[in-house]
Amino acid sequence: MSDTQHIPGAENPEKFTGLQLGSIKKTAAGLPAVVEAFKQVAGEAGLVRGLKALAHMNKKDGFDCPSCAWPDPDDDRSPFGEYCENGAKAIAEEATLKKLTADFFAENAVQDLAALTDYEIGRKGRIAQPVFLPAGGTHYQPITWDEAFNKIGRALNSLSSPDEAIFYTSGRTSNEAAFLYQLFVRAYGTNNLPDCSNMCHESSGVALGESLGIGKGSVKLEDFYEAEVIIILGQNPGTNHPRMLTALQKAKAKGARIIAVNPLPETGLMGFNNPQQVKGLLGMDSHLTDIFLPVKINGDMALLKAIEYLLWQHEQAQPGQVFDRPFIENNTLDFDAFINDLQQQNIEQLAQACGISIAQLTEVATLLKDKTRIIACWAMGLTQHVNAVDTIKEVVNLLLLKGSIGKPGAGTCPVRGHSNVQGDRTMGIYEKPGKLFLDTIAANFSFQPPQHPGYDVVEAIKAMHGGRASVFIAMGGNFLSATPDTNYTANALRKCTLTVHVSTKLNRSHLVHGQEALILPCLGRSDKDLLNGEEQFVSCENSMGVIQWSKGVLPPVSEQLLSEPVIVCRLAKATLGSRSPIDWDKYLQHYDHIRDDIERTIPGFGEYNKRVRQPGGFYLPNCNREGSFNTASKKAHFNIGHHTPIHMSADELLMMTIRSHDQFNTTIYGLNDRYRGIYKERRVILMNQQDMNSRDLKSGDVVDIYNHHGGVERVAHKFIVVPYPIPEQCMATYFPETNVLVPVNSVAKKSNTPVSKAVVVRVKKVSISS
Ligand SMILES: Nc1nc2c(c(=O)[nH]1)N[C@H]1C(S)=C(S)[C@@H](COP(=O)(O)OP(=O)(O)OC[C@H]3O[C@@H](n4cnc5c(=O)[nH]c(N)nc54)[C@H](O)[C@@H]3O)O[C@H]1N2
Ligand SMILES: Nc1nc2c(c(=O)[nH]1)N[C@H]1C(S)=C(S)[C@@H](COP(=O)(O)OP(=O)(O)OC[C@H]3O[C@@H](n4cnc5c(=O)[nH]c(N)nc54)[C@H](O)[C@@H]3O)O[C@H]1N2
Ligand SMILES: [Mo]
Repeated sequence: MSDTQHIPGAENPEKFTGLQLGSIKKTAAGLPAVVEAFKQVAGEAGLVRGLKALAHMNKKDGFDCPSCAWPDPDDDRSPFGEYCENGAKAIAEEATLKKLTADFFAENAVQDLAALTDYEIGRKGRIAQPVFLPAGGTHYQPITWDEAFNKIGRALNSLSSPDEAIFYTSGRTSNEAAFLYQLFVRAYGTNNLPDCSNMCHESSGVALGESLGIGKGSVKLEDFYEAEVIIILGQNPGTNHPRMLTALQKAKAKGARIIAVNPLPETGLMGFNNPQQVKGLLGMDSHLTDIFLPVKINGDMALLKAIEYLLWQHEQAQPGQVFDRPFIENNTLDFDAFINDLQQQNIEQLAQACGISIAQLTEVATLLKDKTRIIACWAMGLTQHVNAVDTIKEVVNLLLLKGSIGKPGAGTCPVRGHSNVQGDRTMGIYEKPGKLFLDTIAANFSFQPPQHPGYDVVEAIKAMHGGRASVFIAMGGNFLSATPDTNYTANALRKCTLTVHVSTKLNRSHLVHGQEALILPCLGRSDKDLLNGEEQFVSCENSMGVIQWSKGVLPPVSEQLLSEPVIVCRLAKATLGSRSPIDWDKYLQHYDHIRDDIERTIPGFGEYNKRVRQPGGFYLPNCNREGSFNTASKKAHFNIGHHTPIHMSADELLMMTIRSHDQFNTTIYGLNDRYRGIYKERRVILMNQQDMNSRDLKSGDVVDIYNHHGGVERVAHKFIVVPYPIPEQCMATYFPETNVLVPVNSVAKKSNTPVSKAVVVRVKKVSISS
């Protein structure tokens, strides 16, 4: 099969769904959000089941919202429930009563299901029993759990090296399941543990680790309420972390000023009606952003440099008044080299490169110069670029100049995506484990784990494509649709002898498969988990390092679902058999035994079983928060980075692939992007009016989008042009429809994260016969 063969369905549309354009909303949330939330939940799960789920979400005795990783307040949680519109949609998706049994799979050929869009596939329902696709088969068919595990065990044991198997993890997996999974994979003999983090905040982890000695953010939620300035770069919290707006609103009421750096005027950044407050329900909004900087895509490095340059000028005029000299002296390295380099910068060029006027940059510098408590938040707008690691280090540079790390109201805040993506990494889901971690595994479990690094996501795709790996196992997620270069990745998966997915819902990765394929249905966050007649709970780590328990409350849609920890134990037993150094049966008795072993293996989990049962859980240690830096030098490092322009010809555009308001990654809840005023259609391309004019395009025209990275032609067909306030030569489309265009070989330096926010493309008008 050639790499240019199109994946049927979302990537090769046969029809449009009826685009309607409205105005860009001025404020996020409020009553429409509440109405939308209830509509979704009641529609999928029924009113009683839906309300029960909502009532227990993010409560201290309930379950962790399966949507984003934004933390819950340590105190005063809302009596109505601590959720948002998009958390409610995530629950509607999981708590749905629609289920896929053997009949469904008998009636629907894989090929026919693959021709549906992601939205249509997701609507089908929860997978209700394990199913198997034999070699050459056209339909998935029922299989028992024992047969399924034995089949995988046999496939894994027949490989000539354990490194020929790949074990992917998505970020919903609990600490307990993640810990067992990595233990199994290492006992089997490989570090091939790619995860969604490789495509997400890997750049943040690398940058923070190298600059500050810990790959996690330093702030707590309370810090927001003591901050003087909060800078939000490359993040759309109104859609992706809606509960963050509540924190911003409160911060603002306490006097914080907010600066937003984003190519788009994202609604949530501009204004907010808090649906948990009567005032908000009545539509009395909080204005959030004080200074909005509509940066060009990937202009952040130049923008940060420009602000630092202007601050340095203030510092020269008032020595010691602008930079925190004692902090810099005591805690940092390479300040002089950094300043020497900064002096060489040219402010006009920097302003030009980021697309922000010197007047606006000066306004920012004037605001920042007297402030000492600054928080910087960021997400995918910074991490998914070639120079992402250096840009995030530049954010750190700015904070270091101001002494804004390791004190109340200040610090780093990479806002995580999946609800337990941070916890999975803490548990050892990592393809490049440290020596200390491996030594502890060896000592605690009496086996020698593999020492050589495994494949990350991009390397895993290439290994499958090149025949160096042939069994692919995924603990959650939607590998095919989430990864870059969809056609290339599809062929990589097709070359496997076996692909296995532990999943809650049907998705495209089940339909573009290896020679043989298995879908293993598991419990979700909201499902009640009974083991030997006793209710179990799991635990998760949020974006600010708090470990909390999560206990599902809903009766599972089918008796044939197993929990992720149970699936891992049974898979490990079937694969490792008598050669297993680990007593898996112990974990199958009670999850407390898993937590006991986490406690003896991973630092910071002392008295895990006791402390996780305390209401609100506990904080993991964080050196930055405590004012120290765990680098080799024990100092924070200034980094010298430079703006590196992306060379484009006049007819090229820089494309960012972003999330609509109606999706969770590859799960499409609906076809609207309410805040951006786009309805009933996802195949849109948001373009600057000037760029449309110069290409003779008008609103509603249809284009094909091309990328030619590395001499390979990639094309995404049929996108409707929508004029939008976005800087010139920049444009936006939705992920995952345009992942076909993201080159597998275009990755961030050091973090190897696919560059999904800066894809160089051309558009070509196509005529559509009606
Ligand atoms: N409802 C919902 N919640 C989610 C998710 C979801 O899909 N739906 N996904 C979860 C996950 S896994 C993650 S990682 C997070 C993602 O959360 P976000 O990072 O907010 O998600 P994106 O839609 O990728 O948005 C990136 C933002 O960066 C801006 N941007 C793009 N390029 C640049 C740039 O070069 N510079 C700057 N300054 N800005 C830029 C875009 O305009 C957009 O506002 O959300 C999590 N929460
Ligand atoms: N172009 C482009 N590509 C991107 C991004 C982008 O911004 N642009 N963002 C990247 C980012 S930030 C991320 S995090 C990745 C996301 O990559 P993934 O995490 O792989 O993708 P998701 O869409 O979150 O996975 C959804 C699937 O997870 C399964 N699932 C849901 N809940 C559970 C559960 O509790 N247990 C199990 N076992 N399965 C479950 C369901 O079957 C569902 O279909 O995508 C990346 N890809
Ligand atoms: Mo993510």
